[in-house]
Amino acid sequence: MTLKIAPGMVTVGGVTLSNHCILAAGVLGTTGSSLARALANGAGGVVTKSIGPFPCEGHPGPCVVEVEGGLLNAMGLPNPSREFVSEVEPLAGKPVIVSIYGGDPGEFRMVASWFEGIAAGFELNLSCPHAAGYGAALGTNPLLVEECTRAVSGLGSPTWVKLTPNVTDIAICGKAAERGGASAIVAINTVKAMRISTALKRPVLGNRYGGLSGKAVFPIAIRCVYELYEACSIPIIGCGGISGAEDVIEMMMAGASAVQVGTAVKDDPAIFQSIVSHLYSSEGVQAETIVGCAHE
Ligand code: RRO
Repeated sequence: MTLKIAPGMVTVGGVTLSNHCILAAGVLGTTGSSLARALANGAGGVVTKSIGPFPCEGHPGPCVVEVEGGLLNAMGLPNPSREFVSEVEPLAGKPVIVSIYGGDPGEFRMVASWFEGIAAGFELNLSCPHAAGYGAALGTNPLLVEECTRAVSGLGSPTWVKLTPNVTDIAICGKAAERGGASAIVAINTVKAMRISTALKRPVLGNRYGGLSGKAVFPIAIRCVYELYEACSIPIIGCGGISGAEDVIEMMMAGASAVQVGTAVKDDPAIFQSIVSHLYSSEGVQAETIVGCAHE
């Protein structure tokens, strides 16, 4: 790869990061120590596992299955709710974004308020594809996207909104988040999918349906970021199938100001160091000069 970008601190959606590559929600984000380890291993910022208004055990297993090109999961939002505050408290001042979910705007605001002054920002999960009453159940309704975003952005902290690709027009949801005061859009969460065991004649996942992530969804994520860039004015953070520096450059050309890496961490816990070492050079171009350049 010849094109590289200049290294340095970056501020995206109100959060200052040590590089453009952020740990995505749901991966290694379940304890304070695993978040700290991801930062020590080169992540420019980290997003926690989604935290909700009540503790949740998640869906019955199997919850994750490896498929060609990625992973299929239906974890079911497992989280300890408010108890998670003590996990992130020691990381105050670091680029830790707390992913939150709720069943209505009031619940979103309540969960966010627990982390005020501790989190560098919030990422609203309006996009989990397999959680009745949460995630995409709200995030496919532009009015609810706007209201949930406004409920959290009104607290004054950076508010990122993670969108679902499982809609006809993602730009409508992006514009709703923007109207609600979002500081950035994160695209995309997993793609609703399923597999069936031919031996058992049953769906493989305990929840039947799940979300597909990994390399297989990268072209979908690129398309969503490209469409959002055409429609929205706030920064976009690209997420979905990124596993190397070339993918980061492509995401930026589609319109992403930063990226998140999730599923690729499973195969290579040191992936942030590896991406960063290939992405940056002191002779590299300023990132802003390539963000959205595929639209010109
Ligand atoms: O926990 C999950 O099952 C989950 C979540 Br919260 C999400 O946002 N996306 C996903 O694929 N799984």
